[in-house]
Amino acid sequence: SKIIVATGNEGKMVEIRNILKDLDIELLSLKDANIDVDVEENGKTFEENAIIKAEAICKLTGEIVMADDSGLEVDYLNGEPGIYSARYMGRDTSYTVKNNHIIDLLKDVEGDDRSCRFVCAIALAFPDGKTIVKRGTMEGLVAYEEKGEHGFGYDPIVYLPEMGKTSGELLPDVKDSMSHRGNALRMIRDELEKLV
Ligand code: ITT
Repeated sequence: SKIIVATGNEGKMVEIRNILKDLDIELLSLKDANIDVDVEENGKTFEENAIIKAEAICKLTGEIVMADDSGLEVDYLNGEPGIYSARYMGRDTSYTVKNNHIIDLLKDVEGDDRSCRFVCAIALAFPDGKTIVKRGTMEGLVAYEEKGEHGFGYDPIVYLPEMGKTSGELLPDVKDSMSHRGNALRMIRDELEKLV
């Protein structure tokens, strides 16, 4: 069977494909499916936004649709950028600028007070009206400088103490085995296996 993944974020798409590669399901990005719509994400939580995106594209296409809403929560910044992670400092601002801005905001903060986490809500919307949503997280500390060339977005500033590395330094398979996105997708695996 096939599923449309309602994302325009190439980094997410690469990871979702890799995490689900052993399932016999065809995953089509919005680009693959020639869908060019911008869904307004006006929810207040990751879950709400994932559901909004999945249900909008499901209604439009009549296909089973998966959506990913994710971001970085920094505890010292009261959870910012959170659901605004993509829009933080403006959508067109580079991640080098965003990452260094966060590092700068935490310049007087040490140790566990630098705690942060990646959050990912994955929603799966079915044409019969049923929708499921699951949340995965990955805990870390805001790094003192950007490090690592893998991944995307905020990966270079999320230091994972148990790995002794940033998320951006992890090889893709290693990140996927422990990431917020991997954890959320593993929670909906049963539903996906039913579709094969
Ligand atoms: P779609 O809505 O089209 O899926 P988007 O990039 O706008 O794409 P979000 O609103 O969910 O998606 O924003 C998520 C942002 O959080 C993303 O742009 C990254 O900056 C950040 N993010 C999420 N997961 C990440 C990860 O695994 N590594 C690094 N940054 C991540």
